[in-house]
Amino acid sequence: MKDKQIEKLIKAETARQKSVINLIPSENYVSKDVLTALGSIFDNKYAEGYPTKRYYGGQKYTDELELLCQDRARKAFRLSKDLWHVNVQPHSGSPANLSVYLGLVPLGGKIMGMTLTAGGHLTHGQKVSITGKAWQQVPYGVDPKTEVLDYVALKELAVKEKPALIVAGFTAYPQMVDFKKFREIADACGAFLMVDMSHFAGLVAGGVYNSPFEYADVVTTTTHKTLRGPRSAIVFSRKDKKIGEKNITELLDKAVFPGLQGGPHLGQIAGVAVALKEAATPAFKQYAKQVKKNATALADELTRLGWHVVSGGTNSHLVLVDTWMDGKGIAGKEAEARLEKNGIICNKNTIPAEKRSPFDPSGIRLGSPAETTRGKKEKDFLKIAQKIDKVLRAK
Ligand code: DSN
Repeated sequence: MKDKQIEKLIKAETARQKSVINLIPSENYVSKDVLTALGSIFDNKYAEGYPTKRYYGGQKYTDELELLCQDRARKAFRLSKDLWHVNVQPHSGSPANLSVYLGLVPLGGKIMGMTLTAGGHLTHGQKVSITGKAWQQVPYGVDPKTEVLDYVALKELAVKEKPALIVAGFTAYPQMVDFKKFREIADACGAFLMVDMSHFAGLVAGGVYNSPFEYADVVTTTTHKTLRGPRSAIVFSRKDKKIGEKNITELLDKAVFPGLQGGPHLGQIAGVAVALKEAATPAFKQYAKQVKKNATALADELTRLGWHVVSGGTNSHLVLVDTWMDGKGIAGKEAEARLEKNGIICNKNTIPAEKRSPFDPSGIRLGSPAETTRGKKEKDFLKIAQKIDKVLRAK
């Protein structure tokens, strides 16, 4: 590279990434092919609009690329073209979720979403996000005793509040979500069901997590977590759902462009297309299986070592550990810093019974996707759990 300053930073970050154990559940290591596509000359091109309906000339290959990416998305999640429309243009998860509300819920309307402390995302209607200012969140959490979703309570809330849209799918919920139950809840109050599968998309593609596609009207996902692609997002919507005379697919496309965004980032779309092809392979199925096995090994060993693992364990890639309330008295921020000093990267996180603040919460969030990509197995995750225990218990 001619730019030595940036070259130096890239080298330093490469060395940092190689030297640590990365347990951030929303990070991963992409293939060289994904990086090549991401940094390709597709980045030079403007392509406002959608394939065959653009606002600029020179779209022969961009149209081909975007359509191929849409097809690969359907293939990775085993979807029929007759039923599912795919928009691969959202720059990331937040605009993807925002576009769904913009397309389907009148401003000021109600969105039922999980609170941040229980494991929801900012864009599920939290007050600090535009999604909680332009719309009204009907918040829900988990059962305080079991720390898992209580579908009976959710149904009562939905019937009472009548939200226009219900969001299922979370950033810090370790257990499997029952999408059939969410469908029944949405039907009981006439709401749209949106599933944000950003965290577990790779597990759905790999066949080791419930697929939301049988039940949801709309599915959003980022592409850079368990799915192991570049930073981007996708909105899937059902072709048979309407608001009045309008198909929701049309409303959602318009919400992405021109509603929220200008030109799509075609380098990202090329990278996503590569990742989706990889996600449809038998090797990726094996990877997804191993991600779950490794997370289970981590959760079980931490439990055995006397830690309160929220919800009693995991059924995904993610493990939430209470470092404060259970008598350990280590705030999440402190736990994150102590682990980083010892070469383990994770993130501080709120837990369902949170009494502290999101800046210095009561727990840490761990996950297996990145280290599984690097070839680690259950025996390695047992050792990682033991190291976490040792570091956190050291005086
Ligand atoms: N920041 C992501 C995560 O870490 O879960 C969610 O957007």
